[in-house]
Amino acid sequence: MKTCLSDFAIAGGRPVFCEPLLVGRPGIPDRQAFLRRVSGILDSGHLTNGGPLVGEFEQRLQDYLGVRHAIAVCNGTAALQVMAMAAELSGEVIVPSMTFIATAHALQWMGLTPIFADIDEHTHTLNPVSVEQCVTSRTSAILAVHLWGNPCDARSLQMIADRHHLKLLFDASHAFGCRTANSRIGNFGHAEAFSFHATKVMHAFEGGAVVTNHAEIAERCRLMRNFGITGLCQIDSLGINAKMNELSAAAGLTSLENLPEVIRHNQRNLSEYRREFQDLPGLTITIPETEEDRNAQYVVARVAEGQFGLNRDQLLTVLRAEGVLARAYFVPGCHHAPPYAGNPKHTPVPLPVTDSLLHDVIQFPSGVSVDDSRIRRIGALLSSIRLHAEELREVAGSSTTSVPQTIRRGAA
Ligand code: T4K
Repeated sequence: MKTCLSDFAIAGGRPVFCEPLLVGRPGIPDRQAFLRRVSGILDSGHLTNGGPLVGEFEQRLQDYLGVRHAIAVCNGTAALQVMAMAAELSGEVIVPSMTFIATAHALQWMGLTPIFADIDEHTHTLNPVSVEQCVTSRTSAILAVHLWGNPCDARSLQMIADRHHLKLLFDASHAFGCRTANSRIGNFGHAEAFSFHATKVMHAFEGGAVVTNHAEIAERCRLMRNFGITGLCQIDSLGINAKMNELSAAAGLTSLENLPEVIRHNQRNLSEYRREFQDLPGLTITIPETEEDRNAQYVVARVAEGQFGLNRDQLLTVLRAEGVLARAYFVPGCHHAPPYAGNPKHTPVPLPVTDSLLHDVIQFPSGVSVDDSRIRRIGALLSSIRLHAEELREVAGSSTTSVPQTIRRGAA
């Protein structure tokens, strides 16, 4: 327990955690199982270009998600791009701004125009009313994001898409292993894209997949991830190199086997955080209490400055000095980042909920390297911080808008 200002690391005291706790520290899959697969790759000499492990990984993804087609690719950004190309998008695509910059950049890079709509205050996913306000004659699609693993309001979005003859696609990078009452994420809209980046709940070091129940989209994705090549001397369409290699498939298969255990661990962590935060006015977990439906990878809270005594950025500064490397995803927000900032065509409607969340939201470390006892120490630390908020505010600075580079990069 820290009892005076000088006990806090930001004021020269000892940090609570000498080994920092990270948001997104990769889980290391079962080493022996992974190495056996790697050894098989080396023996076979089949390293990439449609190898057997990629095929097996795709089959396992289909089985797990209950979806007809899974097309593995080299990363989540490539999944978004191959999906957008296969769905024949053009012109404007409606997306949220509160997402990893890849959601918008993937489209812009392809000559499409991301149009930012506002999000729902509770789920942090696209608000259908705001989406409908963004539809123009140039709109070809809605690309919604299941942020933090919270399922989008797919039913309302589908109704808008149907009404305006738009494609409905999802960036499901945060939502592997999440489900709604009726179905697993991966089964909505025309297609969904996953990231299997090392920081994700299920990972392939780097990797991604497009999943869909539409045979035509699946076929185009398969073609396009391999330059549009269909035979030894035959090219049937435009394409690119978005193939997953065998090493990534080996990691993905092993990680998928470990997934139920990782999700159970994350769910326990989230419940423990909830317990710690219930007596902490000014800090509220925003993930709805339906843990069994979620992968619980992200522990997301809102900081109410008036009640907690520090604003989000000040709290981040104090926590990070203590070795709790919390994050402020997704500051600055796509619409405040180049090349979208200052170009009104990307923001035809106001984004008050997005801007308010970008200001208040914080993510706490979780994953298998974080356990109950560490979360209790974080809880005790937060109580001390709140008690000493007034003095800490002076030391942590008064910035409410800028997030230091080290925080955005998550440097340990
Ligand atoms: N759409 C959405 C909604 C996404 O969230 C993402 C990716 C994408 C699309 C695109 O998918 P990819 O093309 O990336 O597959 C990370 C990831 O780079 C990114 O994949 C992810 N979203 C995003 C939310 O987070 P950072 O900036 O947080 O990563 P970084 O380097 O700060 O790492 C996080 C922590 O983990 C650090 O404290 C260091 C530690 N770390 C990280 C890596 C990679 C390790 O200890 N070992 C490692 O190998 O971006």
